[in-house]
Amino acid sequence: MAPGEKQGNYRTTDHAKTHRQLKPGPDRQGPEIDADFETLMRDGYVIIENLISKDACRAIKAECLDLLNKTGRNGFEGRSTQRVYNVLSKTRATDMLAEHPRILGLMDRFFEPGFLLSQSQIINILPGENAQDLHVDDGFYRIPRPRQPLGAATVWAIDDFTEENGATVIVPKSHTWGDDQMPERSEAIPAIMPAGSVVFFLGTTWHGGGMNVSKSARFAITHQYCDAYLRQQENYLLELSKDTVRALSPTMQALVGYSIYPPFMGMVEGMHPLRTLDQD
Ligand SMILES: O=C(O)CCC(=O)C(=O)O
Repeated sequence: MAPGEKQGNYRTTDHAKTHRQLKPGPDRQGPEIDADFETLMRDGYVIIENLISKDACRAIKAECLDLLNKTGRNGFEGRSTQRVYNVLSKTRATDMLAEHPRILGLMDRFFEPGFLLSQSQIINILPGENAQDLHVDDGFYRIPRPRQPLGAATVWAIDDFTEENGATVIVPKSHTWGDDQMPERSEAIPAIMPAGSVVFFLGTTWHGGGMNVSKSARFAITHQYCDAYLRQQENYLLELSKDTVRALSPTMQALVGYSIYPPFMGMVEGMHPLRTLDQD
């Protein structure tokens, strides 16, 4: 800390010279995001319909279907659900979802600058799958509720989400509940939406994967996020090679953890982690 510098300023100032914290662009603001945010804060979730095109869905599915090879190891993962972990080291096809400005613009409003990706999965719910237990996504941050969300999640419908094929179910307004309140299954409603849409919910909102009583699989991509100073669920820094990180956009690099939460959380050898990309 420089002599005379106030402790408060020191904590919040971006001290980096070459790799300054990224500033949100104008595409992360606007009346649509204002309206989505209002719904999100009222209900704990918001569905944004047709955010990407059907062609984009087809392209994502064409690339990602080949990655599906395993079904879940327990009831929570879903014994009739195919899940792909470590998605970002296997394909670039879902980056456009992870860094979509309508999604990042929502989080700009309730997370500190520098919020992070926390985990990414492809989730393909097969016919015959049971309903997943209802849960919240930021419950492992053991800070009593009710509280601010410490995480947030997206589930992108790459197929149409229907009541029959396992659409994510959400318990409206459950983001405001305390630790003593548990949902009944009957309180959960399906996020019915056409392919190309996304349901965005707070880490404090109760939800789960739906039961698939249809004859087709339900293909989805999920990206979860957390506040800037929290531990991510997925260890992207170990999963992603430096070459993979070099191929990411600056926004994605920051989201996976090649970024600093001022003054120095995330440093490598006392320096900004992006500097490690200049070395082998
Ligand atoms: O697949 C879904 O619709 C939601 C899955 C989910 O919430 C989870 O696996 O944690």
